[in-house]
Amino acid sequence: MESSGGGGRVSFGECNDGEADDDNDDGALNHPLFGRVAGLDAWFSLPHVVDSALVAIAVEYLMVLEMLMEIFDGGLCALSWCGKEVLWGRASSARERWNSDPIEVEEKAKLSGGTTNFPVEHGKTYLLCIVNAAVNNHLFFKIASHNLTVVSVDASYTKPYTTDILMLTSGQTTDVLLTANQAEARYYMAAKVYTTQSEANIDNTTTTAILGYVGSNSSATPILPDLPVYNDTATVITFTRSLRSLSSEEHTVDVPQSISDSSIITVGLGLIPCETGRNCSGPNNTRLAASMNNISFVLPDVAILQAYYFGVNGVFTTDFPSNPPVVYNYTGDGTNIFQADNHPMHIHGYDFYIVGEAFGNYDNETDPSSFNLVDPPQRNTVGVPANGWAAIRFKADNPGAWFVHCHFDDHVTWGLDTVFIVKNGPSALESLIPPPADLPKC
Ligand SMILES: [Cu+2]
Repeated sequence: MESSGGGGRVSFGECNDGEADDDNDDGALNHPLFGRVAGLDAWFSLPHVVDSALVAIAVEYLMVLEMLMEIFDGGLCALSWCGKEVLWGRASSARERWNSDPIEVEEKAKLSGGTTNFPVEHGKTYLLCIVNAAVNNHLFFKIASHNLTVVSVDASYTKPYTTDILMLTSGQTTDVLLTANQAEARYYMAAKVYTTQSEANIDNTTTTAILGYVGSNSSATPILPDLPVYNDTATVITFTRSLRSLSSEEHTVDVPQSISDSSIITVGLGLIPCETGRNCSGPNNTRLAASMNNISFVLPDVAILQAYYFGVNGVFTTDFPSNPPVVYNYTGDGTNIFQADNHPMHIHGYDFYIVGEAFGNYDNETDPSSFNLVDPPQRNTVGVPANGWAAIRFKADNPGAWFVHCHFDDHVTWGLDTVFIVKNGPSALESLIPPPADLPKC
């Protein structure tokens, strides 16, 4: 596995009209995930690295295909609706998975306005698929007077965990069972921001929908849940540390017990000097940047996957440091700008096990002894605790170029990203397939 430090500039290929035909009849795009390799096909992931000039269209591919993959994987929920405004447009490519045209659904929702009502019948149990579609916020989620039993996170099964509150980082999904066992009334389901930022910097409002029992008075004011304060990290920790992989006979876990390669990667925000001729609004004419191991990702003009596959030089480097280049107190006060933040780190092409997390600096000598290598939660996005660390393990068995990034969109644009290049395995089934014929070219 190699990590890429970001892009250079070369020209490659020629532009087409950007219309990737999802309804073609040659079958090339019909469920491309399932007929070729196990897991996500690299050509259908990561548009802004695969094809930087066709971000929107390719993002749509990504969202829909990741969604399909997750739905197929055990019939659980979709993930990563954070690009929903483009997803809606492309969701039609997955029409067979929708009962209605998603554009019509959205238009209907806009017309009806107001607060969405979810009718439930007393005594029944419902599976709710909850997605944090916010691009820059972690969210608490609660339903008044009801417990929720978590059964999966990021479409990987968990041991049933009953709680009255969820926290989802940007891009995470959580499936819960809800039993309608309360008085036949109307209850708000509500979400609000969780952050370690100061209150002045955040939207501290609450968004709601209504869980309405069939037969209840539809004009009655719904009961509002008691949400925690915006910076209630203790509740977040209790929730995240209660999640465990299901680890049953049918859904086994495959936690790597030993590792062949390891990296320690800092994630964070910083300031860089303003380019000559620009006027930057940061202190002392600086501008915000984000980095992993002090490398701030620069979006390439040529897709890294294409550059890798076709051997185009000068697009990326392979010298991403496997340790922070400078040792300092990574999680101490005064070593971050503004305030420390919980960064939702996401890897394309993989689900990984979160084997440990804690506050303070990671100690490679002592902390591994506390790792859960039995039934850690398996996810595709981990909220790295503010001023803390998270340890993940995965088997690099899905070849391709995979985007690794913070799921906060502004941090993505500031450079909190890198790319894992996973080389081919020994057999054809473990090797990167050629790009599809209609891969957008710019
Ligand atoms: Cu971030």
